[in-house]
Amino acid sequence: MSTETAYRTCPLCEAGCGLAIELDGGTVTRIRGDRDDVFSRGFLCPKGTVLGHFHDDPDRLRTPMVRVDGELRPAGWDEAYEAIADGLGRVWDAHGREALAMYLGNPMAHNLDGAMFSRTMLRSLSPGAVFSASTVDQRPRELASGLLYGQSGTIPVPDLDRTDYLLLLGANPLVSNGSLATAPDWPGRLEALAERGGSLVVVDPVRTKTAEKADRHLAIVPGTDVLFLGALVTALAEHPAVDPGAQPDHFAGLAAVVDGLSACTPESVADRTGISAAATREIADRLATTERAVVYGRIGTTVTPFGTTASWLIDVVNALAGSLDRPGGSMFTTPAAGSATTRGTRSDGRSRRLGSRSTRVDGLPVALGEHPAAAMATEILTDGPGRLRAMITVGGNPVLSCPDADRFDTALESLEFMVSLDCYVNETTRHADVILPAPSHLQKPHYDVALLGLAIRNVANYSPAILPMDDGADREWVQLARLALIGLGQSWDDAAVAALDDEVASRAIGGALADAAAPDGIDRAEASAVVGTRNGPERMLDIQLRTGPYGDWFGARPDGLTLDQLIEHPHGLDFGALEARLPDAIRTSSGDVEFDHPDLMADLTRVVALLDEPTAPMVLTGRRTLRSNNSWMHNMRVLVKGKPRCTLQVHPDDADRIGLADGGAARVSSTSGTVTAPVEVTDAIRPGVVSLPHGWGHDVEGSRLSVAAEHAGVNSNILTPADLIDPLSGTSQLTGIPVDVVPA
Ligand SMILES: Nc1nc2c(c(=O)[nH]1)N[C@H]1C(S)=C(S)[C@@H](COP(=O)(O)OP(=O)(O)OC[C@H]3O[C@@H](n4cnc5c(=O)[nH]c(N)nc54)[C@H](O)[C@@H]3O)O[C@H]1N2
Ligand SMILES: Nc1nc2c(c(=O)[nH]1)N[C@H]1C(S)=C(S)[C@@H](COP(=O)(O)OP(=O)(O)OC[C@H]3O[C@@H](n4cnc5c(=O)[nH]c(N)nc54)[C@H](O)[C@@H]3O)O[C@H]1N2
Ligand code: SF4
Ligand SMILES: [Mo]
Repeated sequence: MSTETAYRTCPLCEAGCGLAIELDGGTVTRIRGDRDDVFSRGFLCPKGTVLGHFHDDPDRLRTPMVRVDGELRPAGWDEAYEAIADGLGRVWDAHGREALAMYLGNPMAHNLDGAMFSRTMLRSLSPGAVFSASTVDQRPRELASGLLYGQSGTIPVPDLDRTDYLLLLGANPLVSNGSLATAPDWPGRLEALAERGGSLVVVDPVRTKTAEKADRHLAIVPGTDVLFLGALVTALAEHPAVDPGAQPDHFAGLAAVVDGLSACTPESVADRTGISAAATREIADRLATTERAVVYGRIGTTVTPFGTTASWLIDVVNALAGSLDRPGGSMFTTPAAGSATTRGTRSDGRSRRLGSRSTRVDGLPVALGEHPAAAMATEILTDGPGRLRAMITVGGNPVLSCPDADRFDTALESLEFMVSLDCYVNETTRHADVILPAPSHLQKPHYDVALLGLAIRNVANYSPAILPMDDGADREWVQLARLALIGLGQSWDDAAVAALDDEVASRAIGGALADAAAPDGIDRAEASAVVGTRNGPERMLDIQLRTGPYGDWFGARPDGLTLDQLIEHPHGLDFGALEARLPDAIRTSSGDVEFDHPDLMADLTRVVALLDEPTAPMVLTGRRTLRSNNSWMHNMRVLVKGKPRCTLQVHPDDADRIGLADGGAARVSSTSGTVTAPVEVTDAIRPGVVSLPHGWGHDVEGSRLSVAAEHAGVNSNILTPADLIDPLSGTSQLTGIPVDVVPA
């Protein structure tokens, strides 16, 4: 082989940057940003350059691992599947299907194989409980969208490139590169906002990198965004430029929301939020009078006890400001592979209510079909009918990413059987009886079905695999398909996988042809034949692209989009800026955006009560660092070298009072546990708040992460109590956790 350059979308975070990957004889020699990428135009972050290191990492698993005599050992693929069928069979025979739990992690949610085959696996295994990273992340936003628009995937994104005023709450895109708003090169896009005379206002308890670039930074008290947003609602409603009665017909109930929030005024919330009434009024004025203004909130607004309600109020503020579904405001993507906003019609919506299901032991809410991660340890450890006794983790590391981490770690130890699909033997998978290795990201094709559905432009970009699979290895979709077949009690050989794959594709075609968007007269068998040269996720993607908003409908619209076209355009295709989507994209039973949804209105009593709740003297929040990616890029030496990043940030006033010195150590305790971390004194953090990043704590016995172990850090989720949640969505509170800090 000779030197060549391959073009690929980086799969590591939500930005989806285009990469130009130089290969020499099958070895990656260099990775740069792809200047011709239609979306990222050459931007990339330090993580994007390490995909080659990741591929070559000696600790990355190349073969399955099976536990023999108490120890995880390399094993053949057949042996691994046999062990899974045996182990699950034993648990099912003894305790029934309900004893199995699943945990789906973050990377599989935006990986093509996971996007296309996770559901098939779930349906066939029919576990008693499905957990995922969503309830330590964005579930409140999805729930709010489900209630407001009728579909949880109908999530508005800030129209970054056209706005003139961006109010950003609880997000640090200069470090995270953005979330639920897919946009490579936030730094460049925010600079462009400044250059066109626009303003950026950041609401965050910490003066983050993003806040440093802002025209204004407001250091809010953690967990009080819902009050600040409530005050913006009432201030906007009073503003002469705003008429809550003169909104589009399909915006229902805004006046009722304004009424319900009458106790929240800029003056009444100021003490509690730490944001002055004058600042709130000025922001309301700018939102009301700037033609193109938008409010965007991210994880700092969702991982609080008011995550769902805050997500709802963000949309209420955008609606009142005339920014919802308008250019430069908060808009909905029209994704090439389709989404909740493109399937079905306005008239076939249905009413959504908060779930009536709850978890067995603690009665925590089961929202959108998922059990809260906060319930995992208890559901495994508490005896009785329905106890969870086996678990499958798919691309997740919940020992580091989920609440009550110490107890959850103990809980995993007590399972009768555990399977993990992952790249490493890490803090979580070290408990597994069988691990199926994921191929490296360069060995599999990529198209981010989920995140391109939340992009700030309508773009599509497909990346074929650029390195061959290891001998005999299964791609992840095949792993998921074999698990599904085991769940169905069938043989899991290649012929059975192919038959299941055909069935999945046929169902997808049938569903698409039944959709209102489908042109008349397409024959199902002919459609199957058109995509029949492919299989697996690539065929599924081809189906979704062909039946998406720009699709060729299997030839019925000859100029329409197909996967082949994307392959011919390695730098991606750009379908243009976002366009207004309402009311067509609404799927509620009324056909309107239900701003006064009763389940949301009912939470306003809790919001008003928050006004009188005392502020805890010291609370913990989290943060991200640029060279890290949740828990799992810490085995790349180029990323973790240098000064330790897992430090406890403390304000100088607090450090003085408590007796902490920069570089010293602090003991941090919450109701769920204690950790000892190195102290970093900085005036960037609000007094009364300390911060620790999550995803660290690599010094546990049994994991095989040689580099990460040298930069272990501490597991911040030992401090996350399981009982602190958003009661609507079950999402854990990961910020504003009351803690006690003393010198170690
Ligand atoms: N305290 C606190 N906790 C948090 C957060 C916080 O802000 N504060 N953030 C939360 C958020 S937003 C999230 S999304 C979660 C993340 O929670 P998780 O998804 O549980 O954790 P990750 O660290 O993303 O773990 C990813 C795992 O997948 C593996 N992996 C990587 N790529 C692949 C792949 O392609 N296939 C397979 N099969 N495996 C793969 C990695 O080796 C790793 O074990 O953490 C949450 N936890
Ligand atoms: N480098 C890097 N990039 C990542 C990740 C990573 O681990 N590392 N993880 C990826 C994932 S899974 C996700 S979900 C995204 C998340 O992307 P973002 O939502 O941008 O996440 P963070 O960078 O954690 O920024 C959250 C901010 O909220 C602030 N905050 C905390 N509590 C509150 C509060 O009560 N109110 C307000 N207003 N602010 C608060 C924090 O100080 C922090 O600055 O990032 C993704 N990108
Ligand atoms: S910003 Fe995200 S997508 Fe872009 S190179 Fe970095 S990790 Fe990859
Ligand atoms: Mo996340």
